[in-house]
This record gives sequence, structure tokens and C-alpha cells, in this order.
Amino acid sequence: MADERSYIMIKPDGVQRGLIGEVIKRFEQKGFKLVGLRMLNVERSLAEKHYADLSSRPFFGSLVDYIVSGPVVAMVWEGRNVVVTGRKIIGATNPAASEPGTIRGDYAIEVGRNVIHGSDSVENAQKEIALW
Ligand code: YYY
Ligand code: MG
Repeated sequence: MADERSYIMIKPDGVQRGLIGEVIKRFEQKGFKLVGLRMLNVERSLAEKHYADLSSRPFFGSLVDYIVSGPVVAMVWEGRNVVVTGRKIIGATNPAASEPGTIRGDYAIEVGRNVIHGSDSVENAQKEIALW
């Protein structure tokens, strides 16, 4: 579907490190269309909802602390297969395993500071876009 959408978010470390332009450039160059963008400070309750599936994991508290630690850039990107392709552009969750050439592979070394979020399925993308 040409109008598939993904929720992409530059996390606080990415904003602090000046990577907003770099992230946008990579998605634009690939051919995706930016259809929404907002910079915001995240309420704790919103971060907890966004990561609700991970609430039983030991790192949940520090994950939420990190997301609320500074402004994020919340975006909606549109285009053919943007969910799966967006995940490829972003790279593996743990930067130790992310390939060079991916955003996490090029800009991160720690799983707890991995620069960017991208929806992992079309269904979750719809939920996340509605949430944010
Ligand atoms: O979708 P993605 O961000 O690649 O990974 P998730 O498994 O959804 O985890 C969300 C978020 O949680 C991840 O980007 C970093 C953090 N996290 C962590 O701090 N430690 C882990 N062992 C796994 C995930
Ligand atoms: Mg995820």
C-alpha cells in the first residue's frame, strides 16, 4: 500500500546530539514522505503507554526515564513498505548488533541510548500514530 504509515520518533539523545536533520535526510532520501512532525516533551504516562508491552521488563523504568529526559521529535512517515523499510534504515535494537549504514549502527553504542524509535508492524504503527 502506497499510503502505509509508520511512527518514527527521534529519542532525547538523538535530539541532544543534533541528529534530527540526519534522520530526516535518510528517510527523505529513501523516498518516504514526511506527513507529520512535532517536537514535544513527553509525559511519563504517554511514555508508559507507548512502551506498555515492555512494562514487565527489568529495564522498563529506565526506558521511561530516558524517554522523558528531554524533547523528542515525533514523526509520521508515509510510503510503500515504510514500516519494514523504516526498521531497516534504523537498524537492530541493540547498537552492538546494528549494521554500519543504519542509523543505530552509525550513531549509537548502547541499547538504552539508541537514538530512534520505529514502529515494528503496520498494526502497531496505527496504534502509535493514534497515541502520539
Ligand atoms: O523496537 P525497538 O526499539 O528496536 O526495540 P523494542 O524491543 O521494542 O524495545 C524498545 C526499547 O527498549 C529499545 O529501543 C531500547 C530499550 N531496550 C533496552 O533498553 N534494553 C533491552 N534489553 C531491550 C530494549
Ligand atoms: Mg519496538
